[in-house]
Parts: sequence; C-alpha cells; structure tokens
Amino acid sequence: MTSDPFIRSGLKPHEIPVDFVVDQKLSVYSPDDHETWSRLHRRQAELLRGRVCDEFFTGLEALGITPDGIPDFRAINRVLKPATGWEVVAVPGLVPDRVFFTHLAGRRFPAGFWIRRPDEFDYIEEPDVFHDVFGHVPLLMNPAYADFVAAYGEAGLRLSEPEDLARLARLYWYSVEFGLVETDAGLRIFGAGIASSPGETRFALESASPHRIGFDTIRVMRTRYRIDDYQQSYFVLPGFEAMPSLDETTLHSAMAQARPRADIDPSVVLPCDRLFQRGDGSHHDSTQIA
Ligand code: HBI
Ligand code: FE
Repeated sequence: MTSDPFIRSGLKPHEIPVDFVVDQKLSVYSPDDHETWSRLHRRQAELLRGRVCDEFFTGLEALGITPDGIPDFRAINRVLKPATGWEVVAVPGLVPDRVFFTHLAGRRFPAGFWIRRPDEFDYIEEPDVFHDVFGHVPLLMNPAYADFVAAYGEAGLRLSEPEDLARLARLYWYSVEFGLVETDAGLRIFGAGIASSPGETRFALESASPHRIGFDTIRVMRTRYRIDDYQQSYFVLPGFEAMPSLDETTLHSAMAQARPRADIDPSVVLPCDRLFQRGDGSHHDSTQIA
C-alpha cells in the first residue's frame, strides 16, 4: 500500500522505533525534493497573502521557513523551543493515535520528513513535510495555538471511548486542520489543511459552496467530517484565545453535553448556528454526480 508510512518514507519496519521518531537526514533529500518544496512554498506564500491570519506569516518568518529548501528541523527548534516549549520531530508518516497524543502532550510535533512527488503536487493523502512544517509549525509560535495542541494530546491520552475520541478529534479537525478566524480585516485561514492546499485556500474562503459557521464547541464535537474532499462546513473562531478549553473539567462537561445528542452531517445548518455564510453546496452536489 502506498499509504503505508514505512514504504512512503523509504524506511524498513525495523528502522522505526516505538515512538516513531527518526532522524530527518537532510542529506538524503534530492535537488528535486528541495525544488518541490520551493515551488510549493512560493505558490502558497503568494496565495495566502491577505487570506491567512497574520500570526501565520509572523511564525513562518520567525522560524526561517523559507522557499530556499526543505528546512532543517534543528534550525526551527532553536527558535521554536525557547518561544513556546515546542519542538518538531521527524516521523515516517501517520503515527498511531496514542503515539500522536503522547508526542503532542510532550510538546513534540511529529512531522513527516519526506516530501510529495511532483505528480502529487496538489493532493496527498498523508501528511508530508510541506503540510506539517509549512502548514502547522508557524502557528506553534502562537502561545494559544501551542497550548491547545498540547492540551489536545493530553485529552487524547485521558479518553478511551472511541466515540469520545471521535468528538475530540473533530475539535482538532475543525480548528487546527480546517479552522477559520475572524479578524478586523475579515475571515482568515488558520487551519493547516487549508493553508497547505492551494485549491482549498480559495475554496474555504471564497467559494459559495461551503457553510461558514461560528465555532461552538459542542456543535463542532457533534459534526462529522470528510477526509476525501474539501469541507462542507468550516467553523470560524473569533480569535486564537477562543480555542476551546480542553482541561479535564471543561472537556468532561462538554462531553457530557455532546454525548446524548445526535451527530450532525457536515452539509447541515442548524437554526442555532451563527452563520457567516450559508453554502449552496454546489461543489459537493456536482462531485457526487461526476
Ligand atoms: N500522525 N503524523 C501524524 N500526524 C497527524 O496529524 C496524525 C497522526 N496520527 C493520528 C492523527 N493525526 C489523528 O487521527 C489524531 O488527531 C487522532
Ligand atoms: Fe495536519
């Protein structure tokens, strides 16, 4: 399977330790790999101007994540670690949930170290170094985002029921991966799944198709999501300080409220939603027919 992280990373199973952390091995990247990074970086940095939140570019610049080539994780960590206590570690690809949560709780962000092939320029199923380092790492310089991601790891380790873990994962999905934020200048992107995707950058902000709904913790915990296409609903946070609190008491109470209530399909708008835009669903209607 091409989605097997062992194969994708070029590593053999016996080369992967129990925590899945491996050496980034900068010398193994080819000139073509660096060129892929440069092209992706230049295209996205250009497209994101005026579309991504200011904190994203602040982080990108502070960490020296430039179009010059795939960054050295050690150089990033020299700035990141003193700033918010986070560091980036190299992993072969998607790691098991418990391993993922354990790293996040310890303020280690597991980043895929390999980069997509040129024929996968616009779409990959698994997080590569561009998604992880360009998409996520800049915002780890932001204290509120940094604290939320660590708290997500801690919460994941506390929960055991699959339904509770699914509700928790939706909070991460609709914020850290696909979140929008309201600013004085208008809606801005902050989710890494959007910020690392040229197609979704325009779609999430400008398309008439998706709903854009004010972020409400219980509402988001109940909302399913799709992993195979652009989102049908995006949720809008009023600011990073409004990232949901995941401390034990608060999350326990939120779970208790969400549990008895039915899941919500992402194509649905509820009467109580604070709507920024009611989507016309045109994108998903047409892809269903095709
Ligand atoms: N592993 N490397 C990596 N990156 C992720 O984003 C990731 C993962 N493992 C599990 C996972 N995400 C999600 O299913 C968790 O949020 C539960
Ligand atoms: Fe991600």
